Amino acid sequence: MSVPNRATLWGRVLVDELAKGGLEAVCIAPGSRSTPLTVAFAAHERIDVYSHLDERSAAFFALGRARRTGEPTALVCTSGTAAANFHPAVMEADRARVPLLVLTADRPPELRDSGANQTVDQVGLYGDAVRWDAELPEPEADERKVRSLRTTAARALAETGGVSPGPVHLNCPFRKPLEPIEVPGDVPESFADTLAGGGRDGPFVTAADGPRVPDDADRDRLAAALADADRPLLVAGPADPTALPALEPAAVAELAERLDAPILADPLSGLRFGPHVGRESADRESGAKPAETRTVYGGYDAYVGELPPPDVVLRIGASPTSKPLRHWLRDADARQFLVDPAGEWREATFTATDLLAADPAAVVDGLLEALPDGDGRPELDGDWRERFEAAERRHWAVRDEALATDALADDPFEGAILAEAVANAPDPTTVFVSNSMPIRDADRFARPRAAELTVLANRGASGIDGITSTALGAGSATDEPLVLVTGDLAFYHDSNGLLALERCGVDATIVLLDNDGGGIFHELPIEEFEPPFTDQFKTPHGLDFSALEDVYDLAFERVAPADFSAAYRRSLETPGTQVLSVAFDSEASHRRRDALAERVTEAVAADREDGA
Ligand SMILES: Cc1ncc(C[n+]2csc(CCOP(=O)(O)OP(=O)(O)O)c2C)c(N)n1
Ligand SMILES: [Mg+2]
Repeated sequence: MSVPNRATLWGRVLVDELAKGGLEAVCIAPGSRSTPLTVAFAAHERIDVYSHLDERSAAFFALGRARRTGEPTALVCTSGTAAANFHPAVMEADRARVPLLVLTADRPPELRDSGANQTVDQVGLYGDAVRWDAELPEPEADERKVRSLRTTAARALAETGGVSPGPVHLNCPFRKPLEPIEVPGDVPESFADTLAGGGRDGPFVTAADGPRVPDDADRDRLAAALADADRPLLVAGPADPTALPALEPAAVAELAERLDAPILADPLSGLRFGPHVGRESADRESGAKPAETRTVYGGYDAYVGELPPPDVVLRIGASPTSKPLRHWLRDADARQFLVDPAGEWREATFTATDLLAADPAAVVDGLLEALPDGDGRPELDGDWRERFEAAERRHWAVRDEALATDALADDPFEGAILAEAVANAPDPTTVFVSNSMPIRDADRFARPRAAELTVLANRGASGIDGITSTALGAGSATDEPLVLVTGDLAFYHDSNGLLALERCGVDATIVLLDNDGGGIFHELPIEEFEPPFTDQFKTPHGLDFSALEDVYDLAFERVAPADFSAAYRRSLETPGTQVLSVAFDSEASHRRRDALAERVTEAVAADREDGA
């Protein structure tokens, strides 16, 4: 196949190499300078192309897709400010370890700093938010340069993965003509072979960067500490997207059983939901012996402060969402093993005593080998795990009462919606939860379930700027139902992202918790300072989101809190996208959260007195 010109050659070789390296999807925003990349991606048979109009939304969509799959998604944009609009998602991908490959088109080097149109300094644009960045050589039909291009493409993909996945940036300068226009003599016929793969089957370079396995001494040190513990505890924080597929929840549950240790599972840990959780709670409360493990706990935010501290803690994942949990661990004076595949120190209370740079899945497997099965274990301190079991039961009983329809009609609160959205999500479902109160309410009120729920959020940099797009990107990667629970400011911020519903063929149930502003600020001392609290922090806007129905491919419905359950089920059975907008008074919701937490705390404290 002849190649019309060098820019086209570059685009084709780069895309060919990325496809051979396993790239499956790209998000492209329109522009001229990126033409050689766009034309090559659009023509490639094995890469799914998602077209976006807004680069900020495009990047978050790519982030969401990569987060859901654990595989890199590529991004393409033209030169200039388009590239800067990728930056928020690149930051999130960095902090949350999501593999992203960012391809920014650029003018040739001599036009930089020359007053040329739409030309900014794009080299190193994302600073240290990227795992690696490079500028491609200028296109030329030269054998060595083409080998360099293939090697760079292979390396860029490899650098998005490994022990610390994240974003990689390739800046790609192109000269005109950018379109596949015939330029006689530009690319000799002999380059057909180069295009076919440079004479190699598969990727030009195969890079291997397998999981880190702890050595025997480290494993035995950890196993001995856990085996000798009186009050052992497993804490699972938000999981890295590429770690999720590797970690076997059943293996973690088995480890917890052997140690008789509770697992405190963040909603984003990949461990709060799934078949390993065992029977649903109704069976638990009947007192019947469960068929499977009972070790996964999710209500701890309300009660950990009332329980004795652990003495040995095994921590996997990022820092947990729950502040009471983080503080309880901080004050525990325990031996805390932090297991991190990248060997990073992700623990901002600075109380970890041991950092183990190893893959959590490998550590769990190693511990299962090293620790005896069941009977060999010495007696634990009193009724350590039973105390968690009882506190957990208290928590959900109080919550269930608050969720009863009458109670909701009298005293609605936002947490009830999160509880419902998770409790009644079909098995399986991908649930994306916005920052601010939705993730905190998911942490407190989303009960562990045996269903396969993949609960995701943007907790790397915790922005509210790309929530809808990230959710829809995650939805694009799965046939499961997609549920997004979002606050109104986050929904407003990324309303451009709604265009992906139609352009990218994604359906969702979008639960909009509309408390007319940033409800979270009521939790902060600034609430007392009026002004500027309302105008500058809470920022009520009075926006009527129903107007979005006329712009985007969705149905908008206002739902009373007490009717949410029925509307939610209906939406999940209806094709297309429905926005279920539930109005709340954020102040009243906070009072309700506080009152519920107080009731759980009091009940657990009373149990402690009784048991003492
Ligand atoms: C891009 C970005 N800007 C600002 C913030 C600060 N911030 C955190 S929560 C929040 C309010 C969010 O409001 P909403 O989405 O309605 O959720 P609610 O607080 O009402 O639960 C703001 C402005 C942020 N996290 N990210
Ligand atoms: Mg709000």
